[in-house]
Amino acid sequence: MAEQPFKLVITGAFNTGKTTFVRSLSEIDVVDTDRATSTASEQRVKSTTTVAMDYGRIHIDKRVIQLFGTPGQTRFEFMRDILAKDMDGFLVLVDTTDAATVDAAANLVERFKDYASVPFAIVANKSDLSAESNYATLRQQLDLPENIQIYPCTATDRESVRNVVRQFLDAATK
Ligand SMILES: Nc1nc2c(ncn2[C@@H]2O[C@H](COP(=O)(O)OP(=O)(O)OP(=O)(O)O)[C@@H](O)[C@H]2O)c(=O)[nH]1
Ligand SMILES: [Mg+2]
Repeated sequence: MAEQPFKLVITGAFNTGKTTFVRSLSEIDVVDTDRATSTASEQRVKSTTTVAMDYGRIHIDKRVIQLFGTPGQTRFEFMRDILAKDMDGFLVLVDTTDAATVDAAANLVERFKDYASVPFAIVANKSDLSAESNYATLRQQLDLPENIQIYPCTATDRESVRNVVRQFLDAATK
């Protein structure tokens, strides 16, 4: 019997790169729900934001991975309950150039752990914009145990994203 698809949820604060992550990786046309940003503070950062979800799909070693990106804005957090249903694992993105995204990540780790006891990891995104290569401080800020990985990533680079997902799946399914 064919293996069940692995449902991987990609979460993180506003502007951490979730939609980019799913878009870079997906083998199918991504279903995204980006709409124009509505507040001045959002508009200063970017012109669109995810209001419901991103959906993409890839194969890794014949296994089908379904990718579900969440919105980053707290006003859409009701979508988390829906997207977290029956997930097999989750990734929490941090924007390494924006310290505020770390607090949000700590909070998201707790929320998603409450949904299900599944493997998860942190993705230190926008690594092309940051000189950081030692994530000891980030680990401390997130109060993350040693067995939880932090993967550096450049979500605009398909190979980088693919590497993260491959390593995560290897660790999650062994
Ligand atoms: N330099 C660089 N830019 C990135 C990277 N990942 C994402 N970006 C940029 O960061 C911005 C935000 O990316 P999105 O993918 O829209 O972020 P998001 O997390 O989906 O945002 P929301 O859905 O609004 O929460 C875009 O301008 C991306 O091009 C990266 O690894 N490096
Ligand atoms: Mg998005």
